[in-house]
Amino acid sequence: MHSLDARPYPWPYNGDLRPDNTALMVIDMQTDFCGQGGYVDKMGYDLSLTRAPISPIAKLLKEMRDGGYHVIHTREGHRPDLADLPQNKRWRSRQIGAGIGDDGPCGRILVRGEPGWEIIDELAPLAGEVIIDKPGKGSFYATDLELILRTKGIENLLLTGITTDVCVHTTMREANDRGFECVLLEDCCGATDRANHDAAINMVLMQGGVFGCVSSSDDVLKSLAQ
Ligand code: C5J
Repeated sequence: MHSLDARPYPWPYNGDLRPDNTALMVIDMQTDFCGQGGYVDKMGYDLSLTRAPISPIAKLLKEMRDGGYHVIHTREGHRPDLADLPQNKRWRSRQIGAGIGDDGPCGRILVRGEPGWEIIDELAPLAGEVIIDKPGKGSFYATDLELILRTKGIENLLLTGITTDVCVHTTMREANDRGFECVLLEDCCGATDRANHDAAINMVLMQGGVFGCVSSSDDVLKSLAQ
């Protein structure tokens, strides 16, 4: 795969797309964000929106693993003693009936080690794949992601996961500012609101690709097959 059909330009910008310099990132595909009884469910959002990317990501994971690409997973969550949970984040979550750190049907909400915090079985990481545990929305804040990417020589990031407008977008912005070349795969992401998903996609396309590009799992699979 040398480049990928993408908007607003064939991705990556320099045509240098190789398994050793490219990673598939799977962001926060945890029960808390797409499973029954998890954080997003407790807030009352439509789970079908955050579950929609599961099957396209699963297909892509298989092909990219077979192709020898790097795979990186992330998990949003907090220490059991909540020492890394900002008070305002906790307060806001309680206003909407899904208090982070409080007990829920899948254990303590967004707490590391609890059932709801685990990555869903369908997209379980394989041994040896990098998992980034993050306390915030972005995958770079308070993590060793940048160090790992630079050490492994990774320059290109294919972004998938949930939610499009929050953790995926924040990660894309953080990565773009650090010079990583990003593409967001639109069918492999989902938001708690369809219009927010669409708006998040549109934001990437502005200014000639202000944060990178948008493409789809089909386009990646086509490129891999060539
Ligand atoms: C949110 C996330 N939406 N993974 N987290 O709180 O997007």
